Amino acid sequence: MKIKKFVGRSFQEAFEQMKQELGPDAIILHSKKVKNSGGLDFLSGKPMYEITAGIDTPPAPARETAPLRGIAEEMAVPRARANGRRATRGNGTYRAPEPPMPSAEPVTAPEQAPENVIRAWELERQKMLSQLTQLTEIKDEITDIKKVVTQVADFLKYSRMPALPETFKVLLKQLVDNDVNEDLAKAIVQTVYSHTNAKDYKKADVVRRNLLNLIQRMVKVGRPLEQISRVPYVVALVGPTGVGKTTTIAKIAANLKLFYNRKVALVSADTYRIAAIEQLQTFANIANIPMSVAYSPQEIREAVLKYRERDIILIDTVGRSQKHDQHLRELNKFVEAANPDEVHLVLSLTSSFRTMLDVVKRFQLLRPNRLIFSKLDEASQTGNIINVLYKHPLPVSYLTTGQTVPNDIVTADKGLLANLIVKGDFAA
Ligand SMILES: Nc1nc2c(ncn2[C@@H]2O[C@H](COP(=O)(O)OP(=O)(O)OP(=O)(O)O)[C@@H](O)[C@H]2O)c(=O)[nH]1
Ligand SMILES: [Mg+2]
Repeated sequence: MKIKKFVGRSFQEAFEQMKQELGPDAIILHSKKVKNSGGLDFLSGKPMYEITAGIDTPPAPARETAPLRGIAEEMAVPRARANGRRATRGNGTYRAPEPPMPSAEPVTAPEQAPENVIRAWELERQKMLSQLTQLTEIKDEITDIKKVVTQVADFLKYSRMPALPETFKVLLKQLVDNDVNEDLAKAIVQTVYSHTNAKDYKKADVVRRNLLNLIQRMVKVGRPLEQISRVPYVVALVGPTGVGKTTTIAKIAANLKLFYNRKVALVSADTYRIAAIEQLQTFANIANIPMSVAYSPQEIREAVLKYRERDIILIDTVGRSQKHDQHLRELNKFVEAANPDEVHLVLSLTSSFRTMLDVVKRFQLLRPNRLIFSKLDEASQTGNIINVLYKHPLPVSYLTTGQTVPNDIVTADKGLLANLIVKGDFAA
């Protein structure tokens, strides 16, 4: 048997070469995709297809009884039989062989198979090889198509703003990637564009600074509690379950006491869970901060009165689902009784935008006048901050960044918020 390799840009091309050189009787022994090793097509970086094919040459008589080794020999044996010689083994009954899977593994040829079956078997094998190669080609094409579709989608997304220079489009994409609502992001970038000098359009740093400045003007921050001199100043934290209210109260209290030497008192109005009281009490004992538990609105009033000599009274409340109106109304009675100066609504940045909006809407009942964004460390994107603030422009008081008391809290600052919204992290 004469064996030869053919390489083409497609399976078809290699196959044609094979037919031309070895003729119609040639059989494919193996085919595979190979790396492009140069040549005319090297610029495309596309793979090449290699076919190893064979054609019968008149066999030597010894071949008939030789052990079957490589695939070329296997294919040669039935052909030899077809050339008029009889098989020496087998009982004369013939079972049609399963068409082999195309692979480089040696395949045993059927014993005593008639010529037409052998041919059919070879044809089947060739067909499968060709199908396999075509499937690989299709898979590659699908990958390419996916890439192009993404590019087209990106293009369409921003094509309604064809006038925007590239520097602005880059920022627009960054905002959208950080989950800033697309329409809002476009409006922001358009505004930056209209406020940027034409000579600066291509200066990425200038455009970015203008964007950060605009966002800083869009957000509000609360006056840090340590700077408030009116005493006692009463602050309540409210929000859905598990967003970090109690942990945040402990962080605020510890920071006010340790770093600003303020006289703090704690009131736990979370009588729903015994563990919640213990949680805050343990902290209060360690930090040596006075704490009271209020089981009714009346007891909250009394607690606030009791601590009237302290600078800041922090009230922890029970976590309530925004979907449960009755629970929210009960909670409101506690909060109203404390007559707080500030009500901070805690929103977890791990929730979806729609959930956050729903929470802010339902918690309006408690008249929050500050927002705390918690669990920044767990959020993959932070664009929801501006999405929420755009709809509910409340001052932000704190951001929390982990479970550790007292470290994992940051007092809100406009520059920091702008960086978070644009880039997803604090760094300038
Ligand atoms: N990763 C992370 N976890 C936090 C953060 N703040 C609080 N947690 C964790 O969130 C969980 C709930 O915290 P809590 O402070 O008990 O939340 P809560 O809002 O008081 O919960 P309820 O009183 O049950 O409504 C705890 O495991 C905290 O350690 C934060 O900023 N980042
Ligand atoms: Mg709690």
